[in-house]
Amino acid sequence: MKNGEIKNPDNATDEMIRHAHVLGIETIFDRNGNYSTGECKKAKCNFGSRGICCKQCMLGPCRISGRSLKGTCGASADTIVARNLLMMIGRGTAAHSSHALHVASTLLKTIRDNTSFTIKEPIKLESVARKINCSEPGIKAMGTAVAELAISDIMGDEKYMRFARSYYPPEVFENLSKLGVMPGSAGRELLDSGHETSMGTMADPTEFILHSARLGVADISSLIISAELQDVLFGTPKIFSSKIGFNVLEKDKVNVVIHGHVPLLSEKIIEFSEDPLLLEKARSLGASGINIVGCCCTGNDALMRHGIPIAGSNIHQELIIATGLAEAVVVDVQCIYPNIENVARHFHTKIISTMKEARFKSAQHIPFDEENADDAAKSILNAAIENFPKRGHNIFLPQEKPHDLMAGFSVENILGVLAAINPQDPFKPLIESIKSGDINGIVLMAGCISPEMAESSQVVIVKELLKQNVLVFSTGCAGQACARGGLLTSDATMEFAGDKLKGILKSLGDIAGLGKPLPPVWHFGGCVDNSRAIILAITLAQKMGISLKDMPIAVSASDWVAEKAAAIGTGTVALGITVHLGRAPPILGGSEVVTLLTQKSEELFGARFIIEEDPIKASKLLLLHIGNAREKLGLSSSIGRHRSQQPDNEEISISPDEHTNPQNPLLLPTY
Ligand code: BF8
Repeated sequence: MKNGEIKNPDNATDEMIRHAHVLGIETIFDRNGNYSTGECKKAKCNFGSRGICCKQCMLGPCRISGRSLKGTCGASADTIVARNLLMMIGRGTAAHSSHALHVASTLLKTIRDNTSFTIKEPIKLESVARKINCSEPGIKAMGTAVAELAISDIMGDEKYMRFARSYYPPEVFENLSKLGVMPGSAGRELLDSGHETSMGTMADPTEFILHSARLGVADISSLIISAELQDVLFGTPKIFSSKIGFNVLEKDKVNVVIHGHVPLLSEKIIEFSEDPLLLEKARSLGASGINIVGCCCTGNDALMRHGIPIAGSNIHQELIIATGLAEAVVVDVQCIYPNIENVARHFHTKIISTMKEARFKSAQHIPFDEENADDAAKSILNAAIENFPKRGHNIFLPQEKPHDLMAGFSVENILGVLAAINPQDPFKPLIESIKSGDINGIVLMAGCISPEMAESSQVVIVKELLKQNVLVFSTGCAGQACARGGLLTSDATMEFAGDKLKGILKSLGDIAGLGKPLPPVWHFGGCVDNSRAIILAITLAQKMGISLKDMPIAVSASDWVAEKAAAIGTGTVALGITVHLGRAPPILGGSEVVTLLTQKSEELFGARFIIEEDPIKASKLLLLHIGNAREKLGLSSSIGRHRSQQPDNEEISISPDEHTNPQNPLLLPTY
């Protein structure tokens, strides 16, 4: 280890890091160590971390400091911070809306018989069409109309996104419209944000934050488009038992890692991995078969629809290659760390890029477009198979076995289980449990994993919530962290859930025919599937006859990393759901912005950001939020009654005044 201290969340990762060091391979853990600990502690830019670095024009770059409280043009710290935040959220929204555009365009081309994909779930298409008020008869006309409306939501110029208008409750729509936060198309919002953030245009921090909220709502609407239309094309998720860990790579098989976010090509790779000719070819070269494993959210998607095991999350992608067992790492877009190319050079592993948005210097590029999906998938599998004999002897897997998990939850399959209890009103049993306090509330664990957390913050928080009979949903890499912590299993229900929640999960497991409890963490899939949890929350609120903002629910992104998480979080708060962040966004240099996002947003949207790094304190704040919501609804609650459950500091642990008041320049960075 060259610089700093490396912290990591589990034994298998630890072993892999040590193995990488033996081979002289640098990974995210080393680089993070360089930036944040030991001798180099100050290397992480203090100005950037607080959002007070402005690179908009050549009057700068400027930095707000004890020496200079404004940029050269006169922009205040709050203007700079809010403008930077809008650009960050814009990048996240661009990523998600581009994903949605790919999926909607694939649906349209499929309807026109220009792809080899099919409409696997016409019933879902009908349900989406009904929801967005699209009455064309017949699958072709209906599919065309739905796809065109979705494309218009990304690229068009309607007053409001149709999916946003249709999926959010009326009171949310009214509030967002009143505040000017209902988005036109995602593309239009991104164009406007580019213009507003250009030098000498928008200066008002509040307007920047309102536009950030509008982009956030556009982002979540894009997630809805992606998740719903992927269901139409590939089917809604099913509950699968599977595994997570490096050891899902198999020594005697051709290992193909599918990594990224847009699961169009990966669906085809999975399909053709069972092709008899390709399997025969693999066998002829000495392999016993083809093993597809997932990474990040393409992995999550494949898990939900096919039970494909997960090799690792964002922080593990280099270490997966360091096993020496990956014949091909096939990447689509997003969260692909550039250094995978350098790690792959130590082995026979081929990095195969497939989409024009994510190209790499030395990767083999096998271009995917919707019309040539079969050819691209076959070329990739052929390349991986032909690479198998080139595998070296330097292979390594950690001692720790993969963890069992159960995943693939969706609104539809939850409804299916509940319908067995009450066919007339399936949501009633869940609602009754929430009302009675058997389920005190629901928290969605979302977002990423960073190499910074000493142990998985998600696991610590979830265990505290479960004790208090709070049901947990999960998505993204956070869900994978929960899986590595053993929380996506029936055993976890028996070990960690409070008695009331345990009773419910046991009976739901029996009703679902599992013969064992449902896990206490319901994993919904990738980050686009945050939309499923939000749709479920909206449905429950409407059935309970209360506003979304009054529900005893919250989101935690305790270890968030990506701009996409900033976009989702901001959109979620705008919809009225409070979001915990385990690290502050780069806003602490702007006290007005901090107040807007952590306090005033409560007045605007009925929800706010809670910022708390310590997972135990964070869980107390989440429980307090749920307890308060229950109290306001007149629902009984044992949460927060005991002093030991109260957070030491009930408000955010980062005080804007303490850190960011420009009137107190001594606390601003100096250079
Ligand atoms: O969309 S959780 S690190 S992989 S951004 Fe990326 Fe974060 Fe993982 Fe999936 Ni989401």
